[in-house]
Amino acid sequence: PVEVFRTDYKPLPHLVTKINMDFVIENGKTTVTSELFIEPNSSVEGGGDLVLDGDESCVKLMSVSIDGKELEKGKEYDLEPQKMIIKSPAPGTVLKTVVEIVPEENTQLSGLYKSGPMYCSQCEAMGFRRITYYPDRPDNMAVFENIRLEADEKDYPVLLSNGNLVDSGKLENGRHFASWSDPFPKPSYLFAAVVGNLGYIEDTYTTTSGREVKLGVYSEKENVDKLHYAMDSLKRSMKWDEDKFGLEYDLDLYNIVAVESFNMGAMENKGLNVFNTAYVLADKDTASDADFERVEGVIGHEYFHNWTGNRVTCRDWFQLTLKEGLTVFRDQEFSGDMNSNAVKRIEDVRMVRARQFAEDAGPMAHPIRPESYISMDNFYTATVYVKGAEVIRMYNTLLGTEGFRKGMDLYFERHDGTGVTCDDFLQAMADANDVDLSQFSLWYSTPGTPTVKYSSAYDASTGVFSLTLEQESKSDKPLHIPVSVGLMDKESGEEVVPTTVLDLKESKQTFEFNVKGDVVPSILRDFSAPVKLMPDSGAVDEEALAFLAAEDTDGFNRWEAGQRLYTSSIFQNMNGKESEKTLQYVFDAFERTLKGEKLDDYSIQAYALLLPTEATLSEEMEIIDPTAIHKARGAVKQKIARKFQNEISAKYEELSGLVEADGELSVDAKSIGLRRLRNVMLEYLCSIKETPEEQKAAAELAKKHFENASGMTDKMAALSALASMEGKGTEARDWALQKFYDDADGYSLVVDKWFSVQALANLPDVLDRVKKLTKHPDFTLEVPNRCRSLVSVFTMNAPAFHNPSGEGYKFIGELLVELDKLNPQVSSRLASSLIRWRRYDEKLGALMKAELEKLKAMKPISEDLYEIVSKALD
Ligand code: B3K
Ligand code: ZN
Repeated sequence: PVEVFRTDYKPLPHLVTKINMDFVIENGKTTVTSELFIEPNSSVEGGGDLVLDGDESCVKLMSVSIDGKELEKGKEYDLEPQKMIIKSPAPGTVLKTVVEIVPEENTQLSGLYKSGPMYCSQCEAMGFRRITYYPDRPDNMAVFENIRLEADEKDYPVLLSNGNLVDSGKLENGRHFASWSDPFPKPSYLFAAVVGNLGYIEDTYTTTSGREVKLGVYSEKENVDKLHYAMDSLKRSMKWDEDKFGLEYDLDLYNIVAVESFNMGAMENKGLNVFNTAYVLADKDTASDADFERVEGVIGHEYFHNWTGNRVTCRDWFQLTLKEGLTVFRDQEFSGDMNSNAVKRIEDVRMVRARQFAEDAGPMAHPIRPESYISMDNFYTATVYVKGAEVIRMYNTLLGTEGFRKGMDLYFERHDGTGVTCDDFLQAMADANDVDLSQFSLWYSTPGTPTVKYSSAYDASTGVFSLTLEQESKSDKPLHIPVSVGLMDKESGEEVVPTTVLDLKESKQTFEFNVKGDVVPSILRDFSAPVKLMPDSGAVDEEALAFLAAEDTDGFNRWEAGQRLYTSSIFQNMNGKESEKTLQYVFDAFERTLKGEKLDDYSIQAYALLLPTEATLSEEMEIIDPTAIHKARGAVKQKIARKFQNEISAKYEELSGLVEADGELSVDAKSIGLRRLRNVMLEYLCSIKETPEEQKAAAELAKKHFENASGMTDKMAALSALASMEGKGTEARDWALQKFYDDADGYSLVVDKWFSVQALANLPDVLDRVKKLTKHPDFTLEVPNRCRSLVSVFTMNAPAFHNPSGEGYKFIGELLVELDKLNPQVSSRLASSLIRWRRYDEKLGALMKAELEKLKAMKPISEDLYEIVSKALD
């Protein structure tokens, strides 16, 4: 395996400026003829050979010619396993290649492959080389002028590619063709083709400047009734980008296709997005509130890429966060605006802490702009995406919304139609606002989660409150960290200093405020930087937290203060040093929140009543003890549930009335919040199940909830509670699982939920159940959604996966041997569950490491998996 380094970037001596392609699709063989129009790159001196990427394990070269004349191998061209070298092509050369590929055998789902009955493509990052020989890197932008697709008309009536349809017609022998042309030059990773027997819905959108765009959303025919939410989300995205950033869509056509077998969420191919069905299909019976929100978010994300990614793309793959961090930030803002900004922020921060902080504390830690890779596909990470989005958010915090917009405008003005770097983005932001962002640029090169320690003092004689912040990170020089702070008067609870952004630029800095009496600081409001905030003394001031949990005017930090209190209490429980005082603070905070004091949003209320997740708690421990975390968190949950059982029950009933009064299921923020809060009540109530009577009561409640469910959200909430029941709850559990499976009636996305809910169950024999489920007729490793729904989800069941016997690790290790042969992208993702072995105690660590060593010795092993396991063992 070859490691590629960021600093080795060299521009191409020759560029393909235009390409024509002809796909003749036959059963078991697709012939791809390509014409590449080659010009010297004016910014590079010296010319030299033209190097085309091509993956010989996938493409079989049939012929290569110039002006109708076959080239002579060894003399005019050379062939290597991963490239074709054309010796010193003259300017204006038109190179023609013919290759054969077999999409039917492409289990990696990169390049052209089959998903069920349809052909579809995935080219990012380096899939185009599995379709034809080409300079498969983002700095080669070409016009895809004539893309001709030909196939059997009866089996494959729909033929789609990027851009506009320019020709189509019938051919002999029941075959037909369509030709597509995309006027916008693009890198190969944005190419797409879809060929199949598809159903679709259509609509139109008129942009502010009056361009009418035809919109189409496609899926397998039986699912067309589940496409409407995606279409509505698309129109909302188009409108939002016009309103927020003045960005309009630029082609006459925008198509989205849902495919079942897909390695990730979706792909922003120009004018032809290809989506995992899980992020397109949604209706009231089959999709939960979270599913609807994800569809809206991902549809937005891919749409927003049209400007941040497609019109302005990445010069090289190390710049990935340039398009991904920025586009995630944009989709977060969009979702916040469509629903609730405060709720969205809490959800996003939970994600950063649980996933990104974990990644940054393990062997795959990397800066948002990585320095090297073996397989680029391994770097579509939480760091590049969500920490990248946090970095973009910091520009927004530092420059303000208007300043940020000015920077975006200048970025497009300067770079439209080109591939650029993160430095170019930073420069546009700096120049548009006439500020120096050179220190800020360290965020692009620093891995790991920085810490910020705080201490404060109030001088009553002068009325000066001083806040000292001290940063620590993997960077030699201090980072530029925006720390949003507000000050609350200790006596009155009033906010005396509203949110102010402090520029923390030195290792240690003191900020002074004139106040009239002592204050409680509310620090890092809205999570203004992706850092760990901690008291300098090491001991949290619980009284201050209790105060903030009740009084903070910043919704995010009020939630945060409650979470910190829960965390204290959980760790005290774990260490056998429970303090009554802490527990009382927790009870007070819970009770107040339950009553809804100072809260006007059901979702915020729900999140404030939920304990931090096990994954978040893990990041608070040097050496993670999954079993202890699970036990301690469960114990605190029990205490709360028992103490407030009556109040929770009453709240549950009250909310049930409101849900019922809400009538037909709707997915607006308020109805979602109602269901969310009611389901949190259910979760607490169902956690009381020690005695047979309690088990019976919990099972009855959950069963009733299941039967009366207003939709998938409630159904899943009930089913997750039931799935972990034993004793007197067993019967209800088995009944519900069977009923849910039968009701799914084979519909994949619901069957996926059925697998997941069982993989997450809190039962002593869950591993055996999961193993048994891998033998279920509906289970397959070949469809990533299905594989993930059971196996990847099982790795998130921390106490089961990290069972001291090591059996959980062994199960994953053995499965990876099979999976890696089929799909390296999915196998390397799954292997990430094993790589943080140094974070666990010696015994668990050794068991995880043993699995990694077995994998590393495996032959053959994919580059993707090799990179992950070898980095983990380094
Ligand atoms: N750009 C794609 C991700 C491609 C992943 C390649 N392994 C989806 C997205 O971020 O929008
Ligand atoms: Zn993206």
